[in-house]
Amino acid sequence: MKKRLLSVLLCSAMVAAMAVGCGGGSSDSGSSDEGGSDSGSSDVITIGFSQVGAESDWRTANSESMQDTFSEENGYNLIFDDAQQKQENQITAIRNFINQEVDYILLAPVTETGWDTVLQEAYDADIPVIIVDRMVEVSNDDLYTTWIGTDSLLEGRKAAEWLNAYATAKGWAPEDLHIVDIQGTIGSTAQIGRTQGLEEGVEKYGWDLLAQQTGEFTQAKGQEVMESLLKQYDNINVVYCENDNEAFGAIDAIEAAGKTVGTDIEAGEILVISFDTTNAGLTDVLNGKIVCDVECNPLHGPRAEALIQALENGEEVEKLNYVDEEIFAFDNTVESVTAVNSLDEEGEYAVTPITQEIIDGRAY
Ligand code: GZL
Repeated sequence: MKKRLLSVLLCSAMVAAMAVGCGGGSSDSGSSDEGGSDSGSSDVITIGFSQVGAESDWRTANSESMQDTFSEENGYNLIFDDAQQKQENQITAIRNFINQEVDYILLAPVTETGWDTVLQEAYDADIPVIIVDRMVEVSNDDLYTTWIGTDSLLEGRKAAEWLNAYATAKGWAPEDLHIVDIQGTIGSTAQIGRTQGLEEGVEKYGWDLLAQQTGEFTQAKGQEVMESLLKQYDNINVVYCENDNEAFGAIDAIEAAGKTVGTDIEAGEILVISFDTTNAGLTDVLNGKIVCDVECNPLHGPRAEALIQALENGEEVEKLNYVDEEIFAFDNTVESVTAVNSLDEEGEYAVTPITQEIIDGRAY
């Protein structure tokens, strides 16, 4: 706020003296300045957004939500930086945002740790930082103003409770479930939470967890990891994919190996469980290729904007802002699950049998 006012005064002085307007923030290689050219005018809010990358359908939907929200027409100058899933690129981008004296820094952190130094620099520059999607682990929570995202631990627990309820309904013994976990980017909040949810289920119900390996949230890596696991184990009957794109790759690998994904392990089929509920993911649920897909909503643009507008109005905002999410399955064998969220609150969560109508009506 202070910086914008100062830049307006400077611009006005420049205009008066030189009849020249003030330019917008310079964009760096890897960044794109998506807003108006005049980031110094009094009512344009300049946002520096460091995005993880473009690794998945979820991430694409998240980026589109942010770009659609922080548009020039809506009064924003968005400097968007794609870090290609590298923390060092995010740290460089944040430093560039600081140098450009943006009004807000939005960070979608690739992993939870390693942010203290650069967030201290933003804090010292008096630039509010909003964490989006995954969480950061910092020595002082004052280094970020607020966080908006999903409860990945609850997501994992929902998936594990669905698997237990489904197997129980089918009369399958827990020790007959031979599970591989294709994990997300190691150290990311989504991986940490979803992995923990599964591991708690293994401990609680006695499932056989054969292997865990990162698929880096990508389809290519998911396929590569599944191919390798199929060579190591001949009894896999549940594949727990920590996002839809890994599931797409795993399904390709399973089918290429002459095996079948489906809903009945007694028929020799392999159950695939996933997260994100993207359009393609839910289409696979409808086709019986994914048995259960736990929602992780990427549409954080409007939510982040509401936080910024509240801050602009001098209002207090919650430190943690969790979004509500659903569970979708191929049928109604399991009608609901009980699970505990990251705030240690137990809840009952309905399971929605997927239909084409539901898919057609969703925003991503
Ligand atoms: C979830 C998000 C994860 C998605 C993946 O909060 O961080 O990253 O589940 C994405 O699809 O790559």
